[in-house]
Amino acid sequence: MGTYSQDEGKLDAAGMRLAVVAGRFNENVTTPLLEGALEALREHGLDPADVRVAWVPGAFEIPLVAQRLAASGEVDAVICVGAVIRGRTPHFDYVAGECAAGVSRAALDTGVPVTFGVLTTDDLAQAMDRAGGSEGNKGREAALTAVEMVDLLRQLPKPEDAEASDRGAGILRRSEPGPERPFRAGD
Ligand code: INI
Repeated sequence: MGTYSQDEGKLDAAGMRLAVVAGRFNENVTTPLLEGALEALREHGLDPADVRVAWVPGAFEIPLVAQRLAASGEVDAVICVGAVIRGRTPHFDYVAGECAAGVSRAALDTGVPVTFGVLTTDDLAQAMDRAGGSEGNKGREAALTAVEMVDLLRQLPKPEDAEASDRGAGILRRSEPGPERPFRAGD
């Protein structure tokens, strides 16, 4: 195997500004997910007292609050925890799907890592297994993923670097205003 340059985030949370968004629905599951997240951050150098925690009614509300926090400029990453448990109606699919899509969108729209510690399970037993039971704690995993992503993004080129380099080369991005164009009939 040849040599190649590698970028990989470290799991050192010291000095990071992190927030958690937690869904209150199925609170008996989401409380251990939140505790798992905070415990993992503590083990990796961040005092849980310095972590901002926002509770929302349910998983459907997680993306809006995650996006608000991510766009605030006050946090380096947002960790989302929730529990969507399948019932006998299609409601599950809408809540779980919109939550996952919205969390992903919050990250992509803001450039701030937003991690997905939201369980989507068939029943309560599967959820408890993943909230500190036999399958680990997905809140913990989401917290460590956030820490790793913050560190990785710090190592990678920033969007501003690309824009500065484009400007140097005379490249105009589509998002930038173009030269004024006179009004034409039919516009
Ligand atoms: N919210 C959850 O977080 N988990 C669920 O399992 C769930 N179920 O099953 O309905 C759920 N519903 C509430 C939803 O997230 C919203 O709070 C509600 O629809 C109001 O917008």
